[in-house]
Amino acid sequence: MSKELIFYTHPQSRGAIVHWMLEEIGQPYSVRVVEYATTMKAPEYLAINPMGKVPAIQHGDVVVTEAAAICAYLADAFPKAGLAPALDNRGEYYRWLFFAAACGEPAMSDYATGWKVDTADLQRRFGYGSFELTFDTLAGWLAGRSHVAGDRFSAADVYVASLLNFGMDFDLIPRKPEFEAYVAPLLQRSAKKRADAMIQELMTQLAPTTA
Ligand SMILES: N[C@@H](CCC(=O)N[C@@H](CS)C(=O)NCC(=O)O)C(=O)O
Repeated sequence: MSKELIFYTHPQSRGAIVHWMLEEIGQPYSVRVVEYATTMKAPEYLAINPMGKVPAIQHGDVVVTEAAAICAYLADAFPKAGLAPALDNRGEYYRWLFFAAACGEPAMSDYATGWKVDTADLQRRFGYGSFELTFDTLAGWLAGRSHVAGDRFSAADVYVASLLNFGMDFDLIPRKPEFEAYVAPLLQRSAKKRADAMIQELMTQLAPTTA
């Protein structure tokens, strides 16, 4: 019997990355919405993720948090979906999945707060170097590529495209032509569209009711 798969999220969160990934996997899962500052910080959910943050998944008795880790875990747990390259061909896959999470995410977040890593000393110490270096490097890699790792769609594309799409939408990542050319076709995938529709539906369920 297959293990139960539970997805903890909020429709306005990085949970959207995992929602897309779950739809790509195509296996049954149940969605549990936790709300900011309330159920997300309640003991029941802190037992799942002591950070009190979403997304998280529970698969049988395994809990995984961190959107990038969840994408990688799901690709491995459901190999029939073909969303991870073969084990002996994962160099690019790991490289860019980790780059996006460890360099792209913090570079974007620091930029969003207006915090500039703009001295040579800071740039040496920060893993992402600088905002410009991070996104110039990613753009250089993506130039002329349809997929971030090899020539097939993978879990790394779910994560990298989600980060770029969010960042460009909110003017937190530059709208470089390499990013737009890479992201646009991926957003047309039916799994992405299904996930977006489900997120919209969850939003309406959360909307405050008026008397
Ligand atoms: N490093 C985490 C970040 C998770 C995160 O910060 N989630 C936000 C929503 S996008 C959250 O749950 N914030 C609620 C809080 O911190 O109270 C990941 O990549 O999954």
